[in-house]
Amino acid sequence: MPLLRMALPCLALALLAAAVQAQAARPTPKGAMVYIMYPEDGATVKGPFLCRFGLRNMGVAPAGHDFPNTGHHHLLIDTKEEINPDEPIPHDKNHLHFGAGETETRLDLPPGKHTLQLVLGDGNHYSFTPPLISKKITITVRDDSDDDRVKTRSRHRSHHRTHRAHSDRHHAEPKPTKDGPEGCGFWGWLKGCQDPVSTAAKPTAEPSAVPAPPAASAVP
Ligand SMILES: [Cu+2]
Repeated sequence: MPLLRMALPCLALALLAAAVQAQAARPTPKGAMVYIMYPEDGATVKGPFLCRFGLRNMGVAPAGHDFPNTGHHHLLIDTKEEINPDEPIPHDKNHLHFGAGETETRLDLPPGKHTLQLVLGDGNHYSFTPPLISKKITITVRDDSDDDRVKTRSRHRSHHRTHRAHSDRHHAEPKPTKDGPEGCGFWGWLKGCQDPVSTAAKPTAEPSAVPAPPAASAVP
C-alpha cells in the first residue's frame, strides 16, 4: 500500500497542474477578431515586404502583461499544425512572436509561395480558447533574380530593336554609287542620263565636241 500512498499525491499534483494550465488559457473575448491587413490573400510581393496585423475588439499589450482583453500578435509562416491552447505558442522561424506589441513587421521570405496566419497570444504566449486566429492567406514572393533576368532580356531586346531600326534605316537609304543614285553608268551618262550626284563632277565634254577631221576642201 505504500506505493499507492506515494502515487496518489503525485496524481493529485498532476491534475492540479493541468487545471492551473487550463485556467491559464483565457477564453476568447466575444466579438474579437484578428486578421492580416496586408498583404492581401493571393498577392504577389517583392521581398522584403511589409506585413500589417489587424485586431478588432481587443487591445495589444506587450508580453509579460496580463491586462484583460489584451494579447500580442504571433505570425505563423508556412505552418500546418494546429495551435494547441494548452501549450505556449512555439518560438521558431515559423512562429514569430511580437512581444513588444508590434502591429506590423517587414518579412524577408525566400521566393515562392508562402502561407501567413496570425494568432493572438496572452501575456504568457498561450493562445486564447478557442484560439483567436486569422484566416490563413497565401502569398507569392517574386524572385528578384528573375526580375534582373527580365530586365537584362528587355534591355537586350530594346538594344536589338534599336539596332534593327538603325539597320532598316540604313538599308532603306539609297546606296551612293560611283555613278550616282540612279546608276546611270558611263553609257547611261553618254546617252544623256542626268546623274544629279555625279553630273557636276563629270567632264562636260559632248561627243559632238570630238574634233572633226579636217575638210577635204582645206587641202591645197
Ligand atoms: Cu508570444
